[in-house]
Amino acid sequence: MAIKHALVRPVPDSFARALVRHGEPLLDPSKARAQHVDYCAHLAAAGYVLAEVPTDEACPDCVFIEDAAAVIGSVAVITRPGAPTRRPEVGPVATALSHYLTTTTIDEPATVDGGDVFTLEDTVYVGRSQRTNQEGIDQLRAIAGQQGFGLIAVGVYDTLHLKSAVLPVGDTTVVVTPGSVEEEVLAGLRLIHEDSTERYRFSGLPLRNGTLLTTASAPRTTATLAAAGYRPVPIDVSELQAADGGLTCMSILL
Ligand code: CIR
Repeated sequence: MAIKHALVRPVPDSFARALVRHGEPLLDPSKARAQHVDYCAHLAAAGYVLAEVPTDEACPDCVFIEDAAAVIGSVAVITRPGAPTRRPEVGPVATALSHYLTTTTIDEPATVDGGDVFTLEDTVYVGRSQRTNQEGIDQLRAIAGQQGFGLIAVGVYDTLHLKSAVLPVGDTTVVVTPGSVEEEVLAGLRLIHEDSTERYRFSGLPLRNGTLLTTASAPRTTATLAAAGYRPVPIDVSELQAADGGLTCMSILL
């Protein structure tokens, strides 16, 4: 099997000041770090070779490495994050990615967060969100076209990123939080709805060994997936979820 790499970035102590949409939770960097170490161990156990981008105390959210880039075909698109405080994160991620892929950039006034982008088959889905604007979608559409992919923009209503509410779980199936995004444009996909008692708690990351990492905080949605034939492996990432992170956002899988 070809080598697959996973780029990850350790939790800094400054994670205590990570951006949070609602409320002011007391974020515990030690707890987040322990959960992140466990997450990395699961990636390694699934066969990924981990490559670590050094953490940066000046960037409280840098553990959420997925937002700094989006891989489309053979190109790594280095983003321009929607939150200005997160823009310094991209430099070291671009350097790391340049060892594996050709890189290109998203340029001002466009903004894109990697958490708003996923690819299924020959289509790139992009969330139009508080972090990814229309200029960002237009620039991604041009890059996707050059790579032979189409692009579908998806309105994101009341959450941070597209992947806060729409999680690819393998093949062309996605788990969707009802009422959170413009579901009509996802018509080509098979939709499984997140359990109503677990709103925004589910996150999932399909791994190369056929398992599916899921969030321990969403046991009912995870059980639905198991009954549908997936092989879920629930893990506790509660402290990272407290800072609005999910399972996709802590790695870039190559
Ligand atoms: C933020 O607000 O940017 C971070 N606290 C959370 C980013 C999570 N990223 C992701 O789900 N792709």
